[in-house]
Amino acid sequence: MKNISHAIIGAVALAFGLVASAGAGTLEDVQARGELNCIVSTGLQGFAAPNDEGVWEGFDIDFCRATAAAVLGDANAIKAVTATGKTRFTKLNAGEGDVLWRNTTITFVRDVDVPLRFHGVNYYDGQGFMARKDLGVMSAAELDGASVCIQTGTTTELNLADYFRSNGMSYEAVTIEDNAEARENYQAGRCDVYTTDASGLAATRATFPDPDAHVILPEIISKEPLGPATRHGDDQWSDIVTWVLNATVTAEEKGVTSANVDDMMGSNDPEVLRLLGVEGNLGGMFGLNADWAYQIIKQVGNYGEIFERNIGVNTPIGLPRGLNALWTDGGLQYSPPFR
Ligand SMILES: N[C@@H](CCC(=O)N[C@@H](CS)C(=O)NCC(=O)O)C(=O)O
Repeated sequence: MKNISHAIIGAVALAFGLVASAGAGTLEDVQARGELNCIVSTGLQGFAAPNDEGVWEGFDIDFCRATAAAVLGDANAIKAVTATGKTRFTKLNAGEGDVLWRNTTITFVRDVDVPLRFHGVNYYDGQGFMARKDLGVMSAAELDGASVCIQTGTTTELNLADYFRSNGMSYEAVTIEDNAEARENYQAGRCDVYTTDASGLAATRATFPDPDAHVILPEIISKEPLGPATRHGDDQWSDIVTWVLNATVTAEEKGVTSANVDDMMGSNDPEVLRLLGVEGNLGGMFGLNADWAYQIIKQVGNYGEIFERNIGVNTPIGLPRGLNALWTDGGLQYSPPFR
């Protein structure tokens, strides 16, 4: 009896092992499919939203494109799989996407318990509040008793509760599922304030007919390190996503841009030559072509180009680099070395 049950357990374990290894080869799956499935938001201007032609654009979309350039050699070979705050992790872990590029905050519980693999920070953010100017509120400290539009399944929801509790204030939550619903409710006056990541507030305000009628309050009540995530169990794929992000940051630090990357193939900086695959074959170490990072930079650009094009000071979103400046400029963006 004991032997039989052991045999059954062994067979089940073997079957699970096979399933796990069959599902582990995300790189092979993506290459066989010829398309990268990125889980992105349902629509957040500047980060991930369809343009007038229905083509998805934005900061997170560009990182999805960068990943596709690295693994498929084609930044356009992407599919945007939309997810709300609540559905994103379930969708990722159910295999509906290969990677999550969706203004997602790294937290202990998400990393360890959901579980997810995180790969660094593509945007250092923090939670803020937006209110109509005519409300006359100048500070979050004046929000006692306010009604607050808040998206479910987010860190925003948890921080809001912490902030009001620790300041001895109360609020009435108006819960919403996605950013479109938040915009609608806030604009219709169903809540006094809208709270989310400060980048999300700027992005949302930029879509209003009268952005100047709204003020973003000075308080930032949390740390929101936003970054990509993948499933547990596929180290090769996790390494790829980590180094796609690092490649964009190193490229900026080294002055390699989409415009000069061909000239940079003749650089006299050995790290640039390793990054671009002219010397050595870093790409081969995780199953990619030697030119994987060249393709990212040529087709999508370096970190600074991605930032400025989508959300920078010359876009309607108008975000300064702030904490997202390179470490060499006093910011936090810092890539480990390419060697
Ligand atoms: N960073 C926070 C919040 C992320 C979040 O979902 N933000 C909202 C408001 S900016 C959003 O992106 N909405 C887009 C959507 O609904 O799809 C988190 O990871 O929980």
